[in-house]
Amino acid sequence: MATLSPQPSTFPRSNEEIAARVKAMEAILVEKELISTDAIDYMSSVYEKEVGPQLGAKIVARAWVDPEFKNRLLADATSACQEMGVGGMQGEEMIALENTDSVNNLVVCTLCSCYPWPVLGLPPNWYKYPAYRAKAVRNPREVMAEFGYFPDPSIEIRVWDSSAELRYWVLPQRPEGTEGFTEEQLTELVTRDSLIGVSVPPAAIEA
Ligand SMILES: [Co+2]
Repeated sequence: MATLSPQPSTFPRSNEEIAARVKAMEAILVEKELISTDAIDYMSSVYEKEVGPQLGAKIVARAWVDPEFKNRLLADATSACQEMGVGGMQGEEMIALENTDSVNNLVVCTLCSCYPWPVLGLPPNWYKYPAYRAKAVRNPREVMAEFGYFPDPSIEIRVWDSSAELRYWVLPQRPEGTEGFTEEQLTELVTRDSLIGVSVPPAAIEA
């Protein structure tokens, strides 16, 4: 994957620097008794090990095999996800955007990095970069090209700006040639990037 560049000089340049800042913030929060170290340890382990795009992938695969679930998902993503035990912080109000033959959706947060945590986990670093946030709006096709995806010029690209109140994610199209796939096999095709909309499931690119 090509990198989105350049990074502004104000952005922390190394993982060590980010880690140091996080440590400093954690120390202040604990000292002010706003949060306990146990709670922080618990949260980071949950988001490192349990919550991630594999949950979004499960939901997409279910929508691909179950049209009624798909209808419920498009009507109210938050409650459809809850049916599958997926929900929680930073996902109180979610909207799933359906990709079709004529429309591709792309998700961004132009203000900061709002992201549907329950279905995608924590956002990748590039999602937070000003370069992505600006370019996604100005030239979404160029962003997609950086991820190796070149939608047909006839496809309309719709860009959706997430906020703290409303978090979007993309329901990609089921790739062609997957008619005989089980739900579990389908799950493996769904990538994080296809849920953000910068790309589509790999098989669809090859089709
Ligand atoms: Co935001």
